[in-house]
Amino acid sequence: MYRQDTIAAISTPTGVGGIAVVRTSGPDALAIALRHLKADTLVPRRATYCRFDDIDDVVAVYMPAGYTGEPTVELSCHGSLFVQQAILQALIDDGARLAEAGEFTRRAFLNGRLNLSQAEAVADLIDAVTPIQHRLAVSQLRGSYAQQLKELRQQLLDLTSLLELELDFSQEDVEFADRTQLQQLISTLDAQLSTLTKSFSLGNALKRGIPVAIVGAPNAGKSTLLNALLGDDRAIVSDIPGTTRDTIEETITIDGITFRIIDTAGLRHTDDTIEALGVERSRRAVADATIVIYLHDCTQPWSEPTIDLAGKRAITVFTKTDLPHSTPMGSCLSVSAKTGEGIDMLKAALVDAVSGDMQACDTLVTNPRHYEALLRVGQAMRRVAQGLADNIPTDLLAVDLRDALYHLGAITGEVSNDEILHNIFSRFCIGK
Ligand SMILES: Nc1nc2c(ncn2[C@@H]2O[C@H](COP(=O)(O)OP(=O)(O)OP(=O)(O)O)[C@@H](O)[C@H]2O)c(=O)[nH]1
Ligand SMILES: [Mg+2]
Repeated sequence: MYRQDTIAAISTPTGVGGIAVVRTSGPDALAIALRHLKADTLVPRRATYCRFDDIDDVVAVYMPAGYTGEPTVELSCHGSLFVQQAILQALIDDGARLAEAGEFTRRAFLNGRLNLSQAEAVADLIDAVTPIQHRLAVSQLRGSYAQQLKELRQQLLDLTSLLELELDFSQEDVEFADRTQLQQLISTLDAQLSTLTKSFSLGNALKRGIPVAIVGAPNAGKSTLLNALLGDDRAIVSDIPGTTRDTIEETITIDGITFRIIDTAGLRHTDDTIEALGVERSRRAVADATIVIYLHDCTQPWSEPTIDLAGKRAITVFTKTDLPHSTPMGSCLSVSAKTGEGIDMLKAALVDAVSGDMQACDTLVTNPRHYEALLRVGQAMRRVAQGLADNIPTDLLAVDLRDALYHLGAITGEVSNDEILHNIFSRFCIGK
């Protein structure tokens, strides 16, 4: 699981830049670097400007316990591809091994520098391109719910150990573990778990982009609206009903929140096989969407959506307001995708639809692995609660508790195995 050798990699992205950083970590990091640097030694945590072989002048920093928790040397060199490669090659020729993807962070985890959910947050932080993704990653990196879960897990672990102690004294009919305390702990955990699991759909949507489906009758102006929102001629528009056959998805960022806008085929009954397939896709898009824009052409008589919008944030929007309209629009949003009138209001409405939900959650689970683990903890906890109510034997109770503990521990990494670690760290790039 943990190899004690010295690793090295280029930590900056592939390509030419002003500078690049080559990092080496492990027991021989300092010795290997010093064999190439024109310096007698490197003072810990101090920048030393010196020559690296005949390759380049570099700034070398030695940290006795760096990011990985191991002796680490970081060499900032000029960002030429040749220079970066030549320095890395020199370190490798001298005994360092090329680091695997995410190996620096993996070592940081194995050395207790980060817990597992924090290590995952490092990957999210690197991937973040919008302010929201950045905020979510930073909050996870700082610990957020992982710390709470860790504390609850510890309490549960203590109670489980007491329960298991009872098993050793099973002849004597004693109770070490206070059943009321256990019950209380279970309900505290249960409440936290359900808040966390509920937050996942929003957290995940925020991270990946909130899916917004535009639906409505053929010719309502859906594709024109998509184009207006994007400010780009993305989808084909025509006055022939049934123009859009397939769903079209494009991403926009409004006030730092990413939305995935999905244009769909107009909803109607049709004998055209291909169009029918498109309508089926529209239904699926609605099922997967967080927000549904029900678009109505204001020159046409009002018609109710023919699609089930239960559980969705539905926004009714009247369009083509540049034309004389026949439907009273009430307080609904109205736009002209043609002139752009009302588009800003619609964008504001999209942001409003999510920011309310965001404020309601103090913590957001964004990681599918955590979500799955939380669901499993919940299932195990319900079995424990039921078991307590049914007065089942202590050893059976202990089995379900162990199961809950396992999944809780998997989130922060108190329990981990090679497979979990591999799945997590292979997502990283080499050099991180
Ligand atoms: N005047 C006016 N015409 C519009 C507006 N929006 C769309 N149209 C016209 O309405 C017709 C249909 O527009 P589309 O965007 O193709 O409609 P759609 O809902 O995507 O239609 P399907 O893909 O067939 O379901 C086109 O001729 C557009 O130019 C608008 O705001 N004002
Ligand atoms: Mg269309």
